[in-house]
Amino acid sequence: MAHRHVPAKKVQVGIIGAGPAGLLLAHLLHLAGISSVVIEAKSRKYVEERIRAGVLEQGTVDVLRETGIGARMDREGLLHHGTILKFAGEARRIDFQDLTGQAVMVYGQHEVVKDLIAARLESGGEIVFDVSDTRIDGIEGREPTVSYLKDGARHTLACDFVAGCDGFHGVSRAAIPADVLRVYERVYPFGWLGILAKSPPASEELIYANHERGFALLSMRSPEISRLYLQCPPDEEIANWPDERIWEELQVRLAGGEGWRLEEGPVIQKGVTAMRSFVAEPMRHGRLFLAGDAAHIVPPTGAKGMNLAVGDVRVLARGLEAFYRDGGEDGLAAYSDTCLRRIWKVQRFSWWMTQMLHTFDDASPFDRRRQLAELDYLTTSRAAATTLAENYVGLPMDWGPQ
Ligand code: RFL
Ligand code: PHB
Repeated sequence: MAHRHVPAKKVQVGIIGAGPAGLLLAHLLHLAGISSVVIEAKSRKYVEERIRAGVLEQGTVDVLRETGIGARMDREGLLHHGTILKFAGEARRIDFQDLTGQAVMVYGQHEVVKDLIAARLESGGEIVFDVSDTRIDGIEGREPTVSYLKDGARHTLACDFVAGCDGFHGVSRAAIPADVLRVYERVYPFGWLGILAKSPPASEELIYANHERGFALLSMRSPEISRLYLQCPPDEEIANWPDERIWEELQVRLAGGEGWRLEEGPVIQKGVTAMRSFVAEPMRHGRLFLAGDAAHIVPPTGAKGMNLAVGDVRVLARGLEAFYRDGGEDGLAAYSDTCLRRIWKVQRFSWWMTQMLHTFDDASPFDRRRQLAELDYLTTSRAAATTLAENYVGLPMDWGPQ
């Protein structure tokens, strides 16, 4: 079908994807006086209601506060100074505050997304929702373009740079030639069945449970809403899990001492997520920069995905700022390496948490005893507990030999 072509619009940075990466990048660029347009395949309502991550690292909290979008998070978010590990019938606490002097904030990703969209629109920013057939051209030259269909017409953004913030299933990564891109991947033999329930969380802090029937996690979105997960087969049919079965299994896997029970309530939402570790390198080709899930995926056990996206766009925004200030390209040239140094450490942490807390069908009795010994060590040695705590609250962006 031939589409009407709207004359190209000039913008400094074309941003593909209105997830946390794309929206925060647009916000940071705006504060630096750099123009951008964000395009998004889904509707505003869809992205604002998409339930995903829930834990913000200290560094993520700091960025939101410092850039003027932390007010609602500070009012409604839940500050957590530690977390509980359950295994072999015991509950043991890791005290982030004591071990690192830092904490994390439990505040839904969709709330961050709402706050970012509101801030962008309030300051006159442009976010185009419901686009289709996104195309990226000319990234090896100086004038790349992003084009898309909207309301029956093809629109084009003539950009200086393109930010591919379109998640794991987006089109940006594929715009990098296959002989340039290197992919590292590990797929896990299980997924997470996640529910959102109208019931007060049975614990003030998150509970990560290693149980012989499989991993379980108790998290929350507010004092009235629980977020709970169960390890399940990666291709599990949600139809196999009526609400009663989910609660029964959660009660068993998260079981505590005498009299402690999860408070059950209506299930508002449920879904299954497959789990993988994935990194694409390099994260830049010509004038295209990948950020967030477009470049990497972590299994959710370390609560790191959204925080990595925030880390990437901070580095990218700084590089673009330097470029527009004095033409310097060092920051942009270092973008991929700077991000990847942190990403690989976070990949390691997410993999480590995953292998320690889940059950594996091919695990030997030796593997099982080793897992339990690791959890025992982790919760009795201050040195070991500190390695978990400092990763969980978040490694600094520029960590490495100085
Ligand atoms: P997103 O959020 O996927 O946003 C990408 C956006 O791009 C749009 N898009 C396109 N737009 C235009 N044209 C196209 N061709 C497009 N193709 C795609 C999409 O519609 C979408 O709106 O990626 P971003 O911004 O990189 O953010 C990454 C995070 O969303 C992700 O890492 C986290 O949600 C991962 N994650 C967690 N991260 C944490 O930091 N802490 C957690 O506690 C945590 N828990 C989780 C999680 C992810 C989960 N799921 C469902 C995968 C728990 C779960 C269950
Ligand atoms: C969540 O609240 O959705 C959540 C919390 C911790 C994780 C993963 C997800 O590790």
